[in-house]
Amino acid sequence: MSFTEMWEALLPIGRDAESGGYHRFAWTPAELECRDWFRDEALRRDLAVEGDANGNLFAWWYPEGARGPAVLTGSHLDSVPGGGAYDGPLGIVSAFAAIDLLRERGARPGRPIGVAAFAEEEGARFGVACLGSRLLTGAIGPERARGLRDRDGLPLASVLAANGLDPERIGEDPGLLSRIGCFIELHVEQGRALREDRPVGVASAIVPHGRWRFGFAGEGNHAGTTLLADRRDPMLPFAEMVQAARRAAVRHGTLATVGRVEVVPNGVNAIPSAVTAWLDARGPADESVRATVAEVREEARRAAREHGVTVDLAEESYTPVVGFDTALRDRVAGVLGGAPVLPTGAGHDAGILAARMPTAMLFVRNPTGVSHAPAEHAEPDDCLAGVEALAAVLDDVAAG
Ligand code: HGY
Ligand code: MN
Ligand code: MN
Repeated sequence: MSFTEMWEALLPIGRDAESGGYHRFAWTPAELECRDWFRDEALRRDLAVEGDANGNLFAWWYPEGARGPAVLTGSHLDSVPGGGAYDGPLGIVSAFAAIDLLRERGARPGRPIGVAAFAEEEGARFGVACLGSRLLTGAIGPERARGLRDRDGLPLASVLAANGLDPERIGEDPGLLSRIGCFIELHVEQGRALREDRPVGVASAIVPHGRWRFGFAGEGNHAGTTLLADRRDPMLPFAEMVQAARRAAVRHGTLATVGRVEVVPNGVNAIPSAVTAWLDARGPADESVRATVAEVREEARRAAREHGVTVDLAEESYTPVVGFDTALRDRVAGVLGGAPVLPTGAGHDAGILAARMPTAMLFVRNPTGVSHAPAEHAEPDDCLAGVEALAAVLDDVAAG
């Protein structure tokens, strides 16, 4: 199967016909279909398919004579709600296509090469980004993970069990980690830093970023018979929190987004009893991100008091700045003939694995600069340039 054939086989899975956005949430039918696709492509290439206890998938190539820790590549199959086609899958399709290229050219890697599909990278179902790689590396404890629930209240533990995994076995996997020497993830660029003449770039760092849950609780009541003075409406401090997030981001030079809100009971003619909102905050330094969140928290508390509402705040995930391994970064950039090196504001499994091994990232130019939305795009020629780049990097790094 060529890159194009693999790409076209994946394209319709989980795609919303109206918006063109993707809904591939971990262990839902669309994502499970993507997992089946992954296994089929791996088996088509006689790669050894392995699922770990945390729901991550791996496909291993053990070239004759290859030994030592593997060079792992790959990315994730899941999406944000209404996400683009490239975020995640491009790294996996490119990985299979890069292995095809290496084989066609008679390459004899001295080390095994693996392709990973990490589970729940977007955190769109259970709320914690990079859940699969965090479990694998011990960045999140199994107890906390087992208790995570999706929007229907289903605990992760039961979803894992329903998919043949033992919730009691999730968690850090030193044995698997010891089999991996480094991780190199190819990903669509999420921004427009790559210039016209360079379709592939190399990551230098991932900026600090996290997500916080704000829970506003008031008193549900009738929209038509409750005087304003008698209301304890959580929607009002929520609205002030959203505005405060933008003001704080401007003040601290960070990015703050409220993209998800849940209203109970969510009725047109009912004053809500509860409003839950999630803040995504990112920025050039831990201090500025922390200052942004602290300011939003204070504003939310002030507004809650003003409206007789309570508010609680929980940090759901936080990733400090990730500086990719400079030796691997420079080696990759060197193989690519001095490719541009750029930071990213997006989180990735490579950022989580960086705590346990050298990791690097390749970015494939995205002419729209849009991501986490249907307009996310990479031109076919740039995708093939990405495959060539990944093959060259794997050939070099896996030489032994
Ligand atoms: O949210 C992120 O930055 C990544 O796409 N998970
Ligand atoms: Mn993403
Ligand atoms: Mn991604």
